[in-house]
Amino acid sequence: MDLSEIRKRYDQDGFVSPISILDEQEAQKQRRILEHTEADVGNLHYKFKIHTAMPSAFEVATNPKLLDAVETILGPNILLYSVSYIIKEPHSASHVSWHQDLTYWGLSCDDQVSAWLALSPATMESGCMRMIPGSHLGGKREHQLIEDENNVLLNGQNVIGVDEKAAVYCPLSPGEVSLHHGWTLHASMPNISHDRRIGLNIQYLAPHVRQLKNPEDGAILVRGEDHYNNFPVDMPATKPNDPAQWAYRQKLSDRIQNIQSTTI
Ligand SMILES: O=C(O)CCC(=O)C(=O)O
Repeated sequence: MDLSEIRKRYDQDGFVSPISILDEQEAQKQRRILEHTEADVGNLHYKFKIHTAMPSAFEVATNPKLLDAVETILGPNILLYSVSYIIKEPHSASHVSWHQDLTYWGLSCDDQVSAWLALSPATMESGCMRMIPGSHLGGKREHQLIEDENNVLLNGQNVIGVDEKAAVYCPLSPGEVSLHHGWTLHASMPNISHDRRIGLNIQYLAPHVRQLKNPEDGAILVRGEDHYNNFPVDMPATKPNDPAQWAYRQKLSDRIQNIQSTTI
């Protein structure tokens, strides 16, 4: 897909998928690094700001092809906000309810884009993402907080009454990515396949965006220039398995978890 097509589809639908970023070997290598790291430090599902502890995650988030696609949407200046693996184990009930990301991130405006890069097959069976085309154009929808231990989302937030018939599945092969807007309604079903469903979720911002909930929340300039300095600078991981970097990530993650645990 060329860059103008990416922009056209994103504007029209609020998401675009699939875009090829890593080849099969690179995706396999990324999965291997993740799983070796898990063997050392434990499960890495939904750990925010993982790029400040794992150089491999920072490398994917700064992949030039991926940044080219993000640039067509955000423009030439790009901040990297957070990166986390979202993992559904084989035959697990883990799912994601219909929601819009921007309802709880505390950001001043919607010049933001999320990438979701597959490191294992994301299929209908394994619980790939589902999106409602055009839903980004309607702005914020009311969310209800529903307790559900199988919901991946921190607050179990749910938009009720989504027209499921309109949902489009976004299957991805390892190394492919989807991009979605922060007002796009999206969700995903449990993983009933025999493999883990592993996604790397990467969030980018334009530098004029402000964090309204906590001024200490940081980001990293990954392309272009930042004339606003609205975000303190997070430090990317420079070496694997460094306890000091893991401790640093935990501090940043606690902060972002606090931010995202309340809606505004
Ligand atoms: O991984 C999933 O199934 C959902 C991810 C999601 O909600 C997101 O990337 O915003």
